[in-house]
Amino acid sequence: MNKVAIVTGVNGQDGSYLSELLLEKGYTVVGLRRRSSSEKGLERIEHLLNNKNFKLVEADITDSGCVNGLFQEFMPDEVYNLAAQSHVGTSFKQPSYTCQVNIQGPINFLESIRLVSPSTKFYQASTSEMFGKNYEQMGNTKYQRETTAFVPQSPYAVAKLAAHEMVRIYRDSYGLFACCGILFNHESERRGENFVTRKITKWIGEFYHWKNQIDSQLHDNETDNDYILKISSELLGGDNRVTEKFPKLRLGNLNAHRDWGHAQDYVDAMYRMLQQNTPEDYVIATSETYSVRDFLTEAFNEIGIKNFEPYVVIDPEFYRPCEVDWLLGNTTKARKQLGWRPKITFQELVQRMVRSDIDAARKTKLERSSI
Ligand code: NAP
Ligand code: G4F
Repeated sequence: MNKVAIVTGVNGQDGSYLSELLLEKGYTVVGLRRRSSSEKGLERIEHLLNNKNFKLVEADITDSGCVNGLFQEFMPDEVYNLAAQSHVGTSFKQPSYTCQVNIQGPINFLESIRLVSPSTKFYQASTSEMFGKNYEQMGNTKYQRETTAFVPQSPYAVAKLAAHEMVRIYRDSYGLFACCGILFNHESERRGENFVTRKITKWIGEFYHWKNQIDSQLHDNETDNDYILKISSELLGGDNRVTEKFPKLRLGNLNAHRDWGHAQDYVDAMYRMLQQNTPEDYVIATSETYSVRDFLTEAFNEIGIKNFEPYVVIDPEFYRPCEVDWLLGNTTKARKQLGWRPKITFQELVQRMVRSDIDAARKTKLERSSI
């Protein structure tokens, strides 16, 4: 008999990669997706829909009756709770909603496991955002580990911390196999478009084709000087727009540091946590940190641009009321106990994201031109 795993947030970035991994390992995956008025939003899991071991089920994690029903129907061996209002910036604008999904959701699962299926193992998607402003320091290295105190800086982080503590309480009080992955930022070609990395690479993908078009309109007999004049009037014309046709990239704080890994590596850590003999929480990270500015530099380098500044506008709209300045995870525990380590480097991550968005923009352009 296949093991059965419920994956919430299955059509999100992590849900899609985790489902692939579990299917490869021979699981039956019950993927939960909340109701939507359109079929859009299944792009990340389209390739799984015909897999006989994959079942897509409509469910909202804030509905306790609905969650309870899932246990009666599927009696899962493992539950991975990835569903969340996952955008930190949005959580300042929608704090109550964020709490409802990010706290009530995991409580519904913990209660159902306690009452209906106490042998089910539970994974909760905790986050490095819970550390907020806090870090430890050894020599010049500032880092966070499992025992670093949490000082959350956003409604999102507060809600995730409440869920994190709830998991601990259910584990200690009722002996459930429930654990949390304290995951640092992880990105991919499937990252949501309003997170900073994907926002940057998507812009670059579209810009790349626009720039090529401008380049192709230049005449062979133009001198280098003509070229520079032409491209700068096309690209940099106007105060805050590249041209009327191609807006500049608008971003907020470029100085925040994040420990960025690839989501494919991180879902493997989630799986490993539920295969242990005892439930424990783990920090999962690359142990390298880069600023948003570093990410921009690396991403623009991919298309041969050394200085991104002429193409970017700093827009206060994207600043947060409270910021997390420094994240760098110490993964000694995960490396030792889970045998986990990341395989994809920061440079590979950026390269994969930029190349994928260049391809995606090419396809969109071709589709448009064939209409
Ligand atoms: P994501 O792409 O935003 O996916 C979140 C998923 O949750 C989406 O599929 C969303 O559905 C679903 N969802 C939201 N509210 C729901 C509800 N009420 N009922 C059912 N489903 C609901 O996020 P991700 O990057 O894959 O992250 C996965 C989890 O890890 C999240 O809990 C996130 O907070 C946490 N986390 C992420 C990172 C990171 O860097 N990626 C780091 C630490 C922790 P829709 O598509 O309908 O919106
Ligand atoms: O990409 P971000 O929105 O990710 P953030 O806030 O670090 O949160 C992500 O990672 C967490 C783990 O630490 C997850 F728990 C959470 O679910 C999510 O996946 O922002 C990264 C940094 C921030 O400092 C932000 O202020 O980029 C800065 N930033 C600058 N300009 C921007 C922008 N962020 C966004 N989203 N959009 C901008 O235009």
